[in-house]
Amino acid sequence: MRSDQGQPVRLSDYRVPDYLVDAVSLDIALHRTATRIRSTLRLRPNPAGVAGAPLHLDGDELAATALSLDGAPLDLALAAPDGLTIAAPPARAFTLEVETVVDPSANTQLMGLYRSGSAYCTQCEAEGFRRITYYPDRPDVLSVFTTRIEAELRDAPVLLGNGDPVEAGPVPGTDRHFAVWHDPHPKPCYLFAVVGGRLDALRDTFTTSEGRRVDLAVWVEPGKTGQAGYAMDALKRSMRWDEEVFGRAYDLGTFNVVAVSDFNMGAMENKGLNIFNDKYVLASPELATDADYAGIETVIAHEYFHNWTGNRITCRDWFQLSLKEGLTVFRDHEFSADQRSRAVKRIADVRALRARQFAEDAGPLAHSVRPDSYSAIDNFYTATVYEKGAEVVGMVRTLVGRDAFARGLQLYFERFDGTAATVEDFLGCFAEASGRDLAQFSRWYGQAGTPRVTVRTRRDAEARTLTLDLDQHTDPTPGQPEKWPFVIPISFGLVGPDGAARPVRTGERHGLSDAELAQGVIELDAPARTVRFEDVEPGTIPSLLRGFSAPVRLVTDAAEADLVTLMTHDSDPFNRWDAAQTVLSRLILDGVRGNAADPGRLREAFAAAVRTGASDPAFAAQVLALPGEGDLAREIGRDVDPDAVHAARERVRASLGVLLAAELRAVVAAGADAGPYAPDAAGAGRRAFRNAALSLLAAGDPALGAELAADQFDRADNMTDRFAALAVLSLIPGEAREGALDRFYARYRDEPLVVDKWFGLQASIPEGATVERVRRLMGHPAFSLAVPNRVYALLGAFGGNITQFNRRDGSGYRLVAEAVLALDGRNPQVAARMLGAFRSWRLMEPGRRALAETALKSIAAGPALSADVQEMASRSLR
Ligand code: B3K
Ligand code: ZN
Repeated sequence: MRSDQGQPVRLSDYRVPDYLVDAVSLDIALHRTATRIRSTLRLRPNPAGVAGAPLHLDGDELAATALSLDGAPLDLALAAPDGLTIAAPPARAFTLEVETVVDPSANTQLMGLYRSGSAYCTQCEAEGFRRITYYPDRPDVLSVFTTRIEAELRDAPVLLGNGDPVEAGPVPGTDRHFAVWHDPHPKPCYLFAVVGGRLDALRDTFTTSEGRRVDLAVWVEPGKTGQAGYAMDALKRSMRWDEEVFGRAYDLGTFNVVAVSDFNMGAMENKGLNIFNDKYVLASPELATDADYAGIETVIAHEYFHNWTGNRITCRDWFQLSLKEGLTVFRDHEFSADQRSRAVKRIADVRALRARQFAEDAGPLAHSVRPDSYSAIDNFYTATVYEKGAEVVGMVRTLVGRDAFARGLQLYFERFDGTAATVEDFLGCFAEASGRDLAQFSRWYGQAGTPRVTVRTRRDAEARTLTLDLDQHTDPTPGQPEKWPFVIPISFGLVGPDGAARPVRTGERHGLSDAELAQGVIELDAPARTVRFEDVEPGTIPSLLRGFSAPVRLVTDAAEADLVTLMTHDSDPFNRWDAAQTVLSRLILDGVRGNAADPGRLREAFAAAVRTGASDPAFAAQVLALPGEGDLAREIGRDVDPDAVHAARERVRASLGVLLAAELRAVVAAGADAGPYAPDAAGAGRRAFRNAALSLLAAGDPALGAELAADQFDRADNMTDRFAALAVLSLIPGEAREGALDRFYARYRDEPLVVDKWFGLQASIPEGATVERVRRLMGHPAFSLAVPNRVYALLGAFGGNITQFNRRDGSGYRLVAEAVLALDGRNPQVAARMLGAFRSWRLMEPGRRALAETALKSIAAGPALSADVQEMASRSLR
């Protein structure tokens, strides 16, 4: 029986806690099936709370085996599975001692204390601590934790906790040993962690700008420290960068990162003891791709950056989740931009935002960056809270300017250190630092949906004026039928007809304020606005939303020729890329409408883009990657036939492959890098460009593509090139493909993270046989519904396979619906996440829509659903 069938929680119901916990002392005796936890809580009434209120401690599938208050035993029956209530606790400080026993081996939800491989580990965010012991499990209760961990030496020679090690040694007269850890920084229990097991460490040290020596370790399964070097390197770079860019130094003498193979998400920022999905730690050139390396760098940085944005300053309640997540994503984006190419990083981030967040915002799961109610908070660790949340922080910077942004952030760090803060607290710092009212801006946190900004361009050659009529509109989203206008910062510039930048001169009457002119930003804060540039050369082209300055959909009336000028000449690299995407998107959508899409007229523009690959291959690779099928479907907006979208996109890919064949062949023929593989940005850019060229070439000439890809597959000395070749082969049906897939599996069968790539690739094949293939693979010995990485690799990838998930016969929907129900009893979080595949079902044509609805209803009608799946199913059906 599950205890998570709660009523929705509402932001408006927030009340301060009635009791505070000044100190927590935990004594954990690890055992595979019966781990005993003794918790000693130093409690006191909160002066700001309700005097004399009952004390309620949260629990989830718990039972108490001992319970006392100030040393006097209490009735064990006070402790129910889902909570412990003491009706009339003392009106002064008191000590509560609780003993619980949990079975880590039976914990299939992977929340609380569980076993992964040869280790014990924990996951407490959001509400997992209550599966370990009774506690006020809410982020605004901060306490100092001391943890004693004990285990059989053979079973768990390594024992790790939060903070710094205090003491360790054998337990005399037994085969057990212990370690005591103390974390001096008050924290909510969601940041608690312990790890025990057989693990090897890659060790290093770091000296902070404050002169503190920090012992660093990355813990991995025995024998795998050779794959931990890149994570360690990324960690040290992150630590230095946070000091240099944000003035944030590390605050303990120890920082441990532990990689485990069973983990519901990417990683977790537990204080001083980050626990990671091993996918974001382990890498070697033979087993990991450039994208994997970049992912490790990002996630290591993200979790490390949480030490200040999340841990030192945490969230008052879970509605404020984006306060830590949006800000920390903003910080990790900045970090990666500084480590790699800023423009390419921005393009990649926007691609991901459009694919994931815009999709969420355009469907039944739309919710605001700060939601106002939830049933299962784990359903709100979304692209909206994370990625759109990061965009909102970026807009604050654009609007107040870099200096005021830096001052506001320092103010936030100083003022709210050691507290549980809110979005209002955060915005208040920037309002104060800049003197700007951010009240209207704060709608970005409360209103869901992607605003559509429409631009109408009027040119008067004789008067030498260029007039832009801008308007914004946001479609209704569930629960929000009407939207108020947002403050939308539109970074802009002017480009002459010859492609040269045309400075926007101050002193001209544009209808822009001095601040807007100085920043190069039009602030669209009303439903509509007109801006007129004077004394502009006829044919001047506006370049709008530079750097993607706001998370909006820009609908431009720019002529194709103007877009081609922008894609070739704009000084803003993001807009060069985006202009190319718009051109391609129009071409493909034209094809969907049944017009013969002939990109012949674009040959020269794209050939020029290929030539830029000589100097900036990573950027050129992005230009050669067409808009995704999901993005195209959203452009169409309704009654989508995904097969038609796919076919039209493939036709354009094939035509470009043919048109650019000579150029692309030259890129591919330039061959592999001389010298050993290195995962740096420059090398990754060259490989991305070559592989993008190979992919496009193969679209135009499958026979040639198959031959080149097969050759690259056999000869590659790194996973990036081998897997890219396999991906090209995977799109060309036949013996060559099946043979390569078999050889790939045979070669990497002992490497689960590589087998995941193999699962994912097959689930992504846009062919009718894929549903059957996925069903077959679910029975493969390497697959298991118990391991989140396997599920995400196979079923997650299938959910993103637009043509096959949305099959006309409904078999794709049924497959995922069955999997959701099969998963739910074991791991509700993973099941609920798989249900996200249905987020765009309402975009489809009526036949598919009906089948998707039936599948969703079959989930909603499932027996004994978890709160997670129940909530996702009912929201999806809205
Ligand atoms: N804060 C964790 C996410 C926890 C998810 C709980 N369902 C990882 C991160 O965002 O850094
Ligand atoms: Zn995070």
